Amino acid sequence: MRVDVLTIFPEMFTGFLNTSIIKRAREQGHLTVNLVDIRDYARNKHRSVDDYPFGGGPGMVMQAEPIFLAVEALLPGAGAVRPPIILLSPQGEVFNQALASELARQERLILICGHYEGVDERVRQFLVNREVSIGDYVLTGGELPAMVIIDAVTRLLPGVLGDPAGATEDSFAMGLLEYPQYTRPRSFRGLEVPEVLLSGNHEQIRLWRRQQALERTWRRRPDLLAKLELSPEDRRLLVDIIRRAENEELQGE
Ligand code: 4HQ
Repeated sequence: MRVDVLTIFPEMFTGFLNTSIIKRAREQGHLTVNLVDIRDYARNKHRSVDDYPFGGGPGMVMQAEPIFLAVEALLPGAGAVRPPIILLSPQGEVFNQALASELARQERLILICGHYEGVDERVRQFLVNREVSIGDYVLTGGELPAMVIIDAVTRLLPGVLGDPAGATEDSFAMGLLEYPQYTRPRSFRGLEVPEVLLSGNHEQIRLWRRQQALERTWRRRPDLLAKLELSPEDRRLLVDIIRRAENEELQGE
């Protein structure tokens, strides 16, 4: 996959792109990131890309022209098929695992990182074809959201994670939160690993993990559970979890 990132702070991406799995994905040719400095498309001698808002008000607004020119320099011309041209903004559809897998199926993405109080509305109306938010909070720019999207999408690209189960076996891919994990030592400051995980009984371990994942999701994210199609086994486990929780409530923990 090729990702073009339009930003006035390309240096924010260097640590991210040169670390761990993202670095390896780039080295192995699964991911190509082309950083475009929007300032290179400013046509004034101070290379400024922002201006005061028409109608007044606080802050500055990113101008349309440098962003249009930067995108147009990446695309073959009118009539051609446009890849997703995504503006990162709190007004967009909220990013989640389903959107990550949709984007991972694309050959190319163009990500536009805004700054200041936002971007000229004509960018939204006539240049971008998607707007994505990474959550309901206000950041200083779209660079961190762009990195979040690149990160979540890259790990879904074929060949990026050694074990293909790794990408799908985790919580959000399955719609449940993760079960608790432990590694050596068995005893740490007197805190023991649950006996079942040392038993070697793989069916018992599978059931325990499933029960833990269901219980965690029920307690912390019941909204996720409500969306799921549960198997008969899951239903039995969940009925048990709820029954035990109600008993503990009656007895005061
Ligand atoms: N931004 N998800 C860029 C965000 C944001 C978010 C605030 C984007 C400022 C200029 N982007 N503007 N949350 O907070 O994507």
